[in-house]
Parts: sequence; structure tokens; C-alpha cells
Amino acid sequence: MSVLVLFLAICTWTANAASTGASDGLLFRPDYTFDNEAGGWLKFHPIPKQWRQAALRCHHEGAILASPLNEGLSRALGAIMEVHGVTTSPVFTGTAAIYTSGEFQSMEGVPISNMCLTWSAEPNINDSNPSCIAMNANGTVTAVPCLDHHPFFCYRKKGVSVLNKCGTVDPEYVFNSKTGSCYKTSKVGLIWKDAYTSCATDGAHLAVINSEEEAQILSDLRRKTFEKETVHAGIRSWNREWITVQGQSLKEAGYAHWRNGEPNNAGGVEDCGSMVENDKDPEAGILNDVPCDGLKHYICEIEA
Ligand SMILES: *[C@@H]1O[C@H](CO)[C@@H](O)[C@H](O)[C@H]1NC(C)=O
Ligand SMILES: *[C@@H]1O[C@H](CO)[C@@H](O)[C@H](O)[C@H]1NC(C)=O
Ligand SMILES: [Ca+2]
Ligand SMILES: [Ca+2]
Repeated sequence: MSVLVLFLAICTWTANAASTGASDGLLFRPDYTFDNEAGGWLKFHPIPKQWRQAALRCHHEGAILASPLNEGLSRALGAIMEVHGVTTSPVFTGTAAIYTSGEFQSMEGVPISNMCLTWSAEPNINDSNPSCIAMNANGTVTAVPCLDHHPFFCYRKKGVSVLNKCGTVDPEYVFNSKTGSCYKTSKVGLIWKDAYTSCATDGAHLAVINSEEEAQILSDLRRKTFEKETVHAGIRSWNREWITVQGQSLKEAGYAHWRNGEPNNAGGVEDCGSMVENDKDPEAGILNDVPCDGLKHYICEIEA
């Protein structure tokens, strides 16, 4: 790979964008830390994932898998690795040859030739075993199989980002002034625990009903989006004690209104909560217990 050697010879650090940081009033998720040198927000994910899962995780958080695009970002990543004691395993960067073998680009589309990288070993390009660029604690990079598991960083570049009332940049979360929460309806049906995880990745939770009014609002949203379909609710049976995904009993949460005859634990396997139509009896609640392994749509909620 003589081309790569050339990169090293001609690379120059791109100007480290001067950034005033969070002081200009821009905010991002609270689980991210603003880093002046990086010119944006960073979050370290210590739990190793495959490259594609890592990239998706960042995407769901409203960020991208971080790459050492410039000196500032490189230094910031290295510093955080040091703080977390990540010295043995490299971390995945967002730089990979995902579409064309050997054509490394960052998630932002920056080609590797525009980054100033020091290789710890010459990358070994193998078409049948795609490689992704990982960064060592000493700042050098190496090509590793994308299917390996490594920790990673997600990055959100500072820019004009409009946070909504619920502290998310995801425009699909719509604020409701009556409940003071933002809600997002799902695109696909998932089993309960995957729906739970999907909301959690957004920094949200499966919708929890805290009042008759919220029950009505969620009911309307469900009907408008999914018609007669049942959706997952953020409650779970622990030996037939119903606990919300925020750890409260239904009574504490403020809504324990089951549909007539529910919860009936039909077949002895109904450990997950759902929200259903209540049109037959206007007095009835909308909660029903159902099996956890049914694929259903769901609504994620973030309190403002
Ligand atoms: C390329 O990857 C495949 C699949 O992992 C492996 O069997 C093969 O030996 C590798 N070839 C080289 C040249 O490393
Ligand atoms: C940096 O770390 C990698 C992996 O631990 C190692 O292979 C390499 O020799 C180190 N390079 C320097 C310059 O210390
Ligand atoms: Ca709620
Ligand atoms: Ca039931």
C-alpha cells in the first residue's frame, strides 16, 4: 500500500476549528460531553460492538461514529481513552471501507487521505473480510475486521442544532403541552424488549401512562398512527406485580385503568403491557396484558 505511505507524507492537520462550545447556548444530549478540541460532543461507549452495530447505535443517538478527522478530535479521543483506561483494545473509528473495498472514508464522507493518521501496522486489505479503522490508545490507527467487537465513540459536531423541549434533536419527537412529554411513534413492530431498547437508545422510554388525560392522548396517537393495532406499553409484570419502566407501581405512576376483564394473564404468559382500543366501553381503560414476544408498534416518550 504505497499510496498510504504517500498520505503520511502529504498530510497536514486541518485547522482546528475554533469553538466557543456550549457557551453559545447550543445543547445536545446530557449523556454527551462537549469537547472544545473536538469541536462537538462526544460519548464513549465502553461496551464493545461490531462496527455496524456501533455505527447504528451512534445514529440512533443523533450522532455519528467518531473518526480522528483532525488533530483536535484525535487528541480528544485519546484523552478520553486514557481517562477510561482503554489501553489494551483499540476503539473503532467511523472510518471504514463499507461500500468499496480499500476506499476508506469517515462517516462524514472524509477520505482517509484527508486525515493525518499514523499506522501502527500497514493495513491488510482483504475483500472477503472487510476492515475498519480502529484507534490505539497511543493515537496510532490500525485496520481490524469490522466483525470484531470494540468500544467506540459517538460524535456530534457543533453546529446549528435545534433541541426541542424534550432535549432531543430528533424531530420525530413531538411535544405535547398537556402532558409535558414528547412522543415518537415507531416505524416497525418489535417484541417488547426490543421496543424497550429502541426507546432507550433515543434517551427515551416506552410510553408510560401517568393520567387519564395522557391515556387519551396516547390512545388518539395510537389510533391516528396505527388504527386498530395494539401497541406496547411501558409496563411489565414482575410476578404479576405491574411495574412501569420507570420503576413505579401503576398507582404511583397515576394510571391503573385496565380494559374490562384485564389483566387476565391468558395462557399464563402475559407479562407485558399493551395499549388497546377501548371503543366498545367508553368507561374501560386501555391497558391489557399480552405475551412479550408479539411484534407490535410502540410509542417512545421523553419528559420535557
Ligand atoms: C481474507 O479473509 C478470509 C475470511 O476471513 C480469510 O479466510 C483469508 O485467509 C483472508 N486472506 C488474507 C490474504 O488475509
Ligand atoms: C501504539 O500502540 C500499538 C498497539 O498497542 C502498537 O502496536 C504500536 O507499536 C504503538 N506505537 C507507538 C508509536 O507507540
Ligand atoms: Ca407519561
Ligand atoms: Ca390479557
